[in-house]
Amino acid sequence: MAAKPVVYGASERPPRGEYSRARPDYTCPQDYALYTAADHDTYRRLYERQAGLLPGLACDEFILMLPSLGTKDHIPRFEEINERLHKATGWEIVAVPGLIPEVPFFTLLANRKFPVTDWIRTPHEFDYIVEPDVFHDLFGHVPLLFNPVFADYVQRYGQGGLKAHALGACEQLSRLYWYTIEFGLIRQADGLRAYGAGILSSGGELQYAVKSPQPQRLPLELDRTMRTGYRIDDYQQTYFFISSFQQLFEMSAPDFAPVYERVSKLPELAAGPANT
Ligand code: HBI
Ligand code: FE
Repeated sequence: MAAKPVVYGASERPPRGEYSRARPDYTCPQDYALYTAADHDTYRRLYERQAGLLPGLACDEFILMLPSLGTKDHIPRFEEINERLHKATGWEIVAVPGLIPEVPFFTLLANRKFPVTDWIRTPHEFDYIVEPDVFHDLFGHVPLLFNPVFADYVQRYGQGGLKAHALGACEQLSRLYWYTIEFGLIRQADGLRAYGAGILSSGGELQYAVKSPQPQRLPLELDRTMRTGYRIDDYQQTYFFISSFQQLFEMSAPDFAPVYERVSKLPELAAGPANT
């Protein structure tokens, strides 16, 4: 059965990527020869622009681990990153044609495999793209997989996702993913910093998420976070902050079924600052 594409969130756009190449688990080879000179140049320019924005905005651990990606001037070979990543935390990255359905996604995470989209945005999408491309996944997600505590949290998220799917609670759990792994902030001694991949890989949202007075910033709390909706196509109006990756790991230890039970009886909270 050929892998079926999945349309993520509200985007009406047809999914990108060549899903017919994907295996039943949705992974595919990284066809390195298919990248054009323009693709490598887009990666180089995105990396250069984003790395220049990090000081004072990205968390210390991300800045420390970013060089683990290796080359900056062309799209890295995934197997080269895996040699380092597997030694560091037992994780590996696997190529996928784009967004994949929840159960294959959770299954990969639960097995310490992070799905990395294999295509890169076109030059005129330099500043913004709705779907995750190879730059978002590599630059945004992979450096912190070199941190053992964060890596263990991501695996626990995958395991929790398989349980949530069985309980019909994926929407609630996806909010935890959204407000931590994608758009999380962390409190450091010198102030709030970004650790979420969606912020760290965005040319504009990094400054906005950490410094703008417009969004509300709340301490991460399971029930509150799981009740908070989110937008996939605009800057966030709410960010949640943690005090350490250990806090994330410990928070994800208990069974979430009682949380889903409680949250399902409460009204969803809009993402905007209105309901402070
Ligand atoms: N697929 N490739 C890919 N990357 C993601 O981050 C991703 C996904 N599928 C589903 C998904 N994320 C979210 O719905 C998770 O909360 C499950
Ligand atoms: Fe992502």
